[in-house]
Amino acid sequence: MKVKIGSSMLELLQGDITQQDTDAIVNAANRKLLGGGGVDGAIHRTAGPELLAECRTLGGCDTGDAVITRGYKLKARYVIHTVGPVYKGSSPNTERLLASAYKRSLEVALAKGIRSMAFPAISTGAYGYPLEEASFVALRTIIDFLRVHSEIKLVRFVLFNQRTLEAFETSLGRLNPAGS
Ligand code: AR6
Repeated sequence: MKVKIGSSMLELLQGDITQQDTDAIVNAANRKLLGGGGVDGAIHRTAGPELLAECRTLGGCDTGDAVITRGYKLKARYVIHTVGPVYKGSSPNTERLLASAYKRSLEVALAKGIRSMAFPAISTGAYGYPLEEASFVALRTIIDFLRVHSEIKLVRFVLFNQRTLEAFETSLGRLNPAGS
């Protein structure tokens, strides 16, 4: 599924984010930035040990913030590491932190001159954020940003399974950014 936001493109597809050739891919990391399971583990395995070495120099990342490294053996030139919230029930603060993880990733990308980037579904694995809520917050945040910042030409969600893709498609339909 693809939708135009101003002069930018927002895309949803099922796949493995480590194989993306966008300028940057986003990692759903933890505050220590020293690797982990899920998408974080897959990105570190594909990028190779130099990624962990660079992450060690960064001193961690707060929840809702983002930092950037090189991509090493990945096709993507950069990795933007962000930390989503652990879900402990629906709350305005949790939602704010998830939106912030997306927004800060986009801001960091913009500052580097990145034109295309791929996101996973942040916080929806180990961190337990329900897909229906998380996908809505994620897409709303990206759409609001792209409406103001056409410098980023492509944002692609790379969703690991069918269930996640369907949740994002439903949320995108609800947000109806093309106004149809
Ligand atoms: N490509 C795209 N999406 C993936 C991939 C992949 N290769 N692998 C998993 N996913 P999670 P979180 C999806 O748990 O919830 C880590 O240990 C997965 O199906 O990776 O933000 C970190 O170090 C799910 O939809 O991240 C942290 O400690 C989504 O990626 C913690 O987990 C996110 O699941 C972060 O938890």
